[in-house]
Amino acid sequence: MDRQNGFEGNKMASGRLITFEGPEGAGKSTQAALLISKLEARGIEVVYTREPGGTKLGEAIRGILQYNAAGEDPCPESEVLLFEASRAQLVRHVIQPALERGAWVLCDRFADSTTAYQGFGRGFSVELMETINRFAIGAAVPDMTILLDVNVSLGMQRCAKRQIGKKVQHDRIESEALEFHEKVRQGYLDLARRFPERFRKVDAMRLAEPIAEDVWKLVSDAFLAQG
Ligand code: Z5A
Repeated sequence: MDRQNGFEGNKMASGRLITFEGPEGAGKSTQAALLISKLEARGIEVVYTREPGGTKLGEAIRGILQYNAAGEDPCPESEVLLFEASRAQLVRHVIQPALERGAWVLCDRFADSTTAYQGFGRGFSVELMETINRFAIGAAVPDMTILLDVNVSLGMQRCAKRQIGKKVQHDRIESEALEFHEKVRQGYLDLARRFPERFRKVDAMRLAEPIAEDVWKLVSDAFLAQG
């Protein structure tokens, strides 16, 4: 296994896989959208997707995981396997084909979410989560993972503000205790320290625009500098 990356597998595709990670309310979707417009302006084909979801199977699993669409809570072990099933499908049906034709894939959460939430948050073995992740992702190894770091209370405030006036309830995982979300944040910071080649930590407790500038610099320096 490549110790710097955290995943094994040979990358054969010519596209780029960039994943956005972080606690809820970190601004992952916002930053992905801003990065997409900059990449597309340079003529790059970008595929945006999210986890859990991104395929018909994945979106059905999303409903089960977030809103108990099956009519009962998944047990913690089922929760891990459902996230991984959604991921395996997304990789084979969306991510791998896009990378093979040279597109850039921006993924809103990926395998590190399972390590952070089910490993650090729920308390499953981090090594076990990493092993199951490798099975699910195969060769779809992220070229860069942007960790948008936000403290838990600010992230939650942003989400609460978004919910004002909407009838959407908190999902099953959002409703976990503050302590759980704090463990998740610390877990992400731990991963960023362990895999410095792949992770780029960005302070997401600022306005969206300066964050987007930092994200653009990281991505363009890494992948567009020579052209
Ligand atoms: N999960 C898991 O447990 N295991 C796994 O393996 C995977 C996921 C893959 C998915 O939820 C849940 O599944 C998630 C982890 C778990 N649960 N939690 N917690 P989701 O996809 O529905 O939600 P999310 O991934 O947590 O995303 P989010 O809450 O929508 O946050 P975000 O994408 O990071 O933020 P955003 O949508 O860009 O912004 C949120 C709000 O803040 C919005 O109103 C923005 O306008 C505002 N915003 C964004 N940036 C800023 C700045 N810089 N300043 C001020 N306001 C801002």
